Amino acid sequence: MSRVFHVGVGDRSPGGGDDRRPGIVAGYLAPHPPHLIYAENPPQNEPRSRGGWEVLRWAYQEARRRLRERHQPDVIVVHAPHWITMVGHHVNCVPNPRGLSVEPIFPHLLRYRYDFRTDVELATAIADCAADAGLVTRKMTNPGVRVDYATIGALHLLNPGWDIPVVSLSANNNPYFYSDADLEQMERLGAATRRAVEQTGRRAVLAGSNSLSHLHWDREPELPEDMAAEHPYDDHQYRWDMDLLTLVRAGRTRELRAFLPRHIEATAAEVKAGSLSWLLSALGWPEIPGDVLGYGTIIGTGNAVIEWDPASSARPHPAPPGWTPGPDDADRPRPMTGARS
Ligand code: 2X7
Ligand code: FE2
Repeated sequence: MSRVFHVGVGDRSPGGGDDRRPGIVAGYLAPHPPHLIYAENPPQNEPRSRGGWEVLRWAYQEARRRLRERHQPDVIVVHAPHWITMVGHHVNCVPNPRGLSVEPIFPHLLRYRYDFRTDVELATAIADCAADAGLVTRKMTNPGVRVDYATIGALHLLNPGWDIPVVSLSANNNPYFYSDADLEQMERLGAATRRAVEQTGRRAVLAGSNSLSHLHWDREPELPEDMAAEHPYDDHQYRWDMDLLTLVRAGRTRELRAFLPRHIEATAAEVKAGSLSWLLSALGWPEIPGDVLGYGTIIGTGNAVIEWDPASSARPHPAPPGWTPGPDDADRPRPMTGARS
């Protein structure tokens, strides 16, 4: 059993207990493309690489350092778009999920052996709070379930030692059927997650496992990590992502909330699965700057590692005077040459 499971809430601070208050201590946008694990060559993953996507991986390196040194959570709660549930929101309540996670489109990049601990008490509380909030909810208890690569990706990249218990939430599939994602449900799920964290007295870090702009190539270079082939899908996607990050860095979270559906519509953004809305709702849509630790493209999609730390005194980076979010060619039709998912 993982060491941290024997340690009570509030007991793990090197200097004592009083800086280890419970609650949601940080949230990360934590994208999961399998390329990032592939490029790291960890022992759990079968395929080998020569590296690649370094700037994003350095961003995760910094997130890992902060997690260990600053946040020291009891649990990481992850919401991931590739555990797709057709009806409602499911919470993994299996105490010790283990098995092989294979990326269905990129099996040559990710065949990953996982073995981790679930914080079952918190998982149960999140499911109960979500049901109380009127969401269709299920506790997933099938020990043989295969954990999706978006859950594994974010969790590995934040904590490759897997020594922190986990709660994993599914993504309801309805955004993939309708053009407008049902972000209101995700906001309710976020508020329910917060209530459950408070009820159980956990010190939690949240991870929303989403890429940003999501139009992508449908051809891979011979060598997947050939960085000469890696660049934004197009300038339009890139600029929408930069506008989103400008709002994030400026701490203009209320505007970001209104901007997300536009960004989704313009770039087929993966945040349509709701992980970012869930995360920011759980944090209470704080008007604080998000710390963009890194941005990079993966097969043309936009990906950012971002930290929101309510205890940080970091000052916002204001947008340039007169700037408004949404590129000036927002309504111009574009050719679609790649694939989308
Ligand atoms: O799941 C993904 C993704 N979100 C982005 C890029 C490449 C692969 O997988
Ligand atoms: Fe994805």
